[in-house]
Amino acid sequence: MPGHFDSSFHPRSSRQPRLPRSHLTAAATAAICCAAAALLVIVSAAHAADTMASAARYYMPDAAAAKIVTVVNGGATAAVGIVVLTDAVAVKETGPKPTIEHFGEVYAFSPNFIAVHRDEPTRITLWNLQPDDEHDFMLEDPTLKKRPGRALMHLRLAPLSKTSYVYTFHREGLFDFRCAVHQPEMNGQILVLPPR
Ligand SMILES: [Cu+2]
Repeated sequence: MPGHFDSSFHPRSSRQPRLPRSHLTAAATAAICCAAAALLVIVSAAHAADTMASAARYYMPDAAAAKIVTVVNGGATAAVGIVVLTDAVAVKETGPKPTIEHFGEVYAFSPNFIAVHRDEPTRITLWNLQPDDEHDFMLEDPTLKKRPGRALMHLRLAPLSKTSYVYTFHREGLFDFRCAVHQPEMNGQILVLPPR
């Protein structure tokens, strides 16, 4: 038959060991099915874990944290507004290449030091300027020893997005904030001053 190719007549086929084809096919099919089922279980488990992790990962102040800072969204009015940018200090797209090779990509909050007044609602808007990098905003508890391992709040800053909330600090003092994705370099501080 023109165009038909039968491997049994191919000279190289004769050198290959003869295996019982039907057994091989059944075994291979079973192996593939098992592998696929196992993969499905792994993927499902990973997805469930990922969903739980992302739900647990980002959070607003809980009741205890709200005694230190309250955070509200939407149409809340604020007399003061502050914009904080995510600054690409050294990234793969623009270099410098030796810096990237030595440190990896480096980011910073800009400004990384801001001052607010206690009990004065202040809108803080975080701009993620990067199209391909996720950042986050973790506001640390100055009394961290009482709440080990947990920040006051943790926000996701999606690529090319503005994340805006009105913050009212009820305690004076110095609050650290950081991006958990880019440590140890991407940090800042909020100084809460006495009321005006
Ligand atoms: Cu970051």
